[in-house]
Amino acid sequence: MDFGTVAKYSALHAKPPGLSSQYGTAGFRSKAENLDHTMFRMGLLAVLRSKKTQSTIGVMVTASHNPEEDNGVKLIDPLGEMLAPSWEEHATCLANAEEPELLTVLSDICQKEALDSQHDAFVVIGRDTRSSSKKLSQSVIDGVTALGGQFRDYGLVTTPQLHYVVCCRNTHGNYGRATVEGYYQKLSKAFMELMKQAATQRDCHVCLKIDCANGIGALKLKEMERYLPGCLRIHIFNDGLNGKLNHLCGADFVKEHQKPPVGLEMTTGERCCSFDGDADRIVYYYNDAAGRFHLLDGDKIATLISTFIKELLVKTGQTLTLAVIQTAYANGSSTRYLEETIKGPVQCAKTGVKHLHHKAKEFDVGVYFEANGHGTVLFSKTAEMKIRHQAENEKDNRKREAAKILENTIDLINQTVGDAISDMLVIEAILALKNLTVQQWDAMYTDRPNRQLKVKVADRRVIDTTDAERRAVTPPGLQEKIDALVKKTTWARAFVRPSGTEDVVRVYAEADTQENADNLAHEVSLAVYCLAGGVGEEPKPVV
Ligand code: 16G
Ligand code: MG
Repeated sequence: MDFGTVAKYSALHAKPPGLSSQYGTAGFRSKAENLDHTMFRMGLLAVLRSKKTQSTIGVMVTASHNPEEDNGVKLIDPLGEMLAPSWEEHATCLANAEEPELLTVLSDICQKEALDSQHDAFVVIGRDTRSSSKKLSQSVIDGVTALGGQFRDYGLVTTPQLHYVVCCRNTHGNYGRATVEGYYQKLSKAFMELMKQAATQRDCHVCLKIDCANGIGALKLKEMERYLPGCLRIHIFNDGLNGKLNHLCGADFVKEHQKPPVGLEMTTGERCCSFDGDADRIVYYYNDAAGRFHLLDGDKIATLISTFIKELLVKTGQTLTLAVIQTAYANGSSTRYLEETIKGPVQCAKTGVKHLHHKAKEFDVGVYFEANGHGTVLFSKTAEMKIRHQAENEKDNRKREAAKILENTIDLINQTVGDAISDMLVIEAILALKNLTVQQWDAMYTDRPNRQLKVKVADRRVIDTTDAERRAVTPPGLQEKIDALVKKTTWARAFVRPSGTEDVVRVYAEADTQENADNLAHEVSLAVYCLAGGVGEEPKPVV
């Protein structure tokens, strides 16, 4: 490794003195104009991580559902997973090193990790459609080449596509071909098989309207369309040709505002869904005959997928443990429904994909979803082997058929990370196989009314939580206050947590009625404001 070259290149991507940032739940996020040095340095770090793991590492340039003016970067570990936590610290140190300290920090990381500089390094790079992404991904490439790493630029891809590619490259093609085309082929083949299996049960011609948040999802869906069978007709909206990325559209907007995105007309009962800006989240929705909007969020998706898999496992006679992992944001009704129906563990993890993913890996089959629509299913190696073996060798027709459906589901789901395109196809296949309309799916349980609010405080780190963020340990007195408020309300639940992506404290409350949920959320916000150093105006009641 030639640190002289690094110094020379780094001068071209110099860090503005004093600027500091942190590798958070979704990597680095900031205004695009502040990110050049971070990108360059993440190129450097990806080379080190590649040498350490002797594997291909991914670098994705995106700020997901955040505004077009923002951007961000995250590293993808060898199996397509989020970067290991100990390396998040290296990332933060490297990004914050002032220019004269950069080489020292770099060699510190090499030393701590006992890196063998002789190893080759290979980095794959992808980016979303933001106007700043092209230039910023070039800065990543400069970082990679400055440290002598090799790279392949995959250009415009969804975040989950890059995760997929990383996994394929490191498993020597076992997971699929390491190209975007390979991704389309793998998913469409599995989807077509499932639709064939469904077609024996009914005529399934479905029309789905998709809001792509004016992001990368639109481009990639258009590319994928020709691989999809005629029985699924998709109509793409907010494809980025006119609208602005994530502006009044996308999964995050729809979930937060509980209303349809602009640019998508809905008639009664029509099935619609929204991706977020980098296509790793999805939510479904429809309008009922009374014109009321119904959202099917990550909890509803987790329920649909996990009950489907559970039924198939029962049919095959396999004794594999199925678990569902949620976060504190999961609607209480969904948790109750799951506990009653899947008859396996329903667990709660801290917010952030890495936490859910990690927990889901502990089981034969782990379904994880955040309420915001990010999630997937993980099958252990053993589970996958047993299912594939049964699909091939089982003599009993009914059992073999069920195993085959499971096998195709394994191939359709992107096990590396939540993936809007893959999740959408899984959902469509399940609805077809079970002969369900979106309304019937929605009727599996009724969401308990809930409300989310944010409170500004001087330093959100004064709030420390435990029990997967469901209880506050500090500041003193806050949890006692929340407990007392919850006790006053029927079917109530509430928690607070410092955001990992915004300088605010988040408040969540649910109760028997919307009014009670709103009041509870407001009162909890006041408690945060008073006990955790609120700034600005006192929180107002929800109107
Ligand atoms: C990030 C996380 C997402 C989480 C959200 C919470 C990843 C890839 N993304 O977007 O899973 O729900 O942060 O944001 O982990 P918050 O901490 O601001 O509430
Ligand atoms: Mg996203």
